[in-house]
Amino acid sequence: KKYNVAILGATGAVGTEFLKLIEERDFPFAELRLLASARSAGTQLTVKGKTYTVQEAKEDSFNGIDIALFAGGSISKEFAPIAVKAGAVVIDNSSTFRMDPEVPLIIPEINPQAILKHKGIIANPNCSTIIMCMALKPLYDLARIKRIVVSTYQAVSGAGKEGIDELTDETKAYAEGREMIPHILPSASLKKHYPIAFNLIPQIDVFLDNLYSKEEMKMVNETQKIFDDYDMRITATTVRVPVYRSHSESVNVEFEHDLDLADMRKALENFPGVQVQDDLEEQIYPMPLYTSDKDDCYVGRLRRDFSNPNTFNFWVVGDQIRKGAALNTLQIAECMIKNGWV
Ligand code: 11C
Repeated sequence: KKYNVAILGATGAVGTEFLKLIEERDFPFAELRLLASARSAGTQLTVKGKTYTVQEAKEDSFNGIDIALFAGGSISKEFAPIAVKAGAVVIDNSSTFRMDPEVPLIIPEINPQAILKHKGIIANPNCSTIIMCMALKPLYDLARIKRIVVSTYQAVSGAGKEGIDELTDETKAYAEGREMIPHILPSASLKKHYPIAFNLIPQIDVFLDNLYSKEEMKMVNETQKIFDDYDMRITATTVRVPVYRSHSESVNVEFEHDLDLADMRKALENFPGVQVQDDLEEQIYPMPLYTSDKDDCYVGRLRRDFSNPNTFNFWVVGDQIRKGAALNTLQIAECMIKNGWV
């Protein structure tokens, strides 16, 4: 069977990754409708040798569509109800619906059954959440997690195409002795911007009343929802780094009881979508330069935290545009197709 598929936000960093993955994975589409805001309408994009013109998303854009993949952003809020009303199932990358109790928040390797509770919209988690959860799940299956302390090193492509351009422009300017003039990072809507080239910015998204950033609280709240474990304590610090692609995370995890390092390693190795790169003698560990454009999340530097009982450290790196966004979304659709849920 083939499905009529619409992609909303087809021209952005996540949208273009959808198109690459649809080709790569031979996603079974009959009709493919590429949609975007008025600003990007008219752009031509090629999928499987056929050229498509991106149309402006409108009230009637989802008629006849089975699966609507939303790349994210504020446009989701307006069009998700419209697409659902037209009979499509929406898989949405924005943060709009993630914490809505009516909306399942899915990583197919972790909680596929939760998809069944959907009422038209399924949410794709935040990229840094997905990458951390992929490494946590096989370990969580060995022992309940009491507490997580995570620090992230997030690539500029998390802020979209503009983030990528900003790092390139600033790097060139710096090398040529010109002034770096940032206007996107940490976040386009903020009053102040800082260069990311040769710098680190400890702010991703806006700050909240509890002094955490929105990105940090996404990691807390979304992880608890995905694992359906609200006793799991999590604290996060999220940082933007001058890397184009792939988020890296340092994770400290305290378990309910002690674990054997060899068992943990085996569990990680056997988990679909995770690869272990951990050989200290050979200096093998995951690095964002080498994990980009790959589907899996890579785990290394696994070791016991000698400062606290039942506690371990690891380092996880994953392509946040792939597994952190477009790939996970497409895998949700593939999971529904495989199980006859769509
Ligand atoms: C970043 N994680 O790296 C963000 C981008 O909630 O889907 C994704 C925001 C989201 O800047």
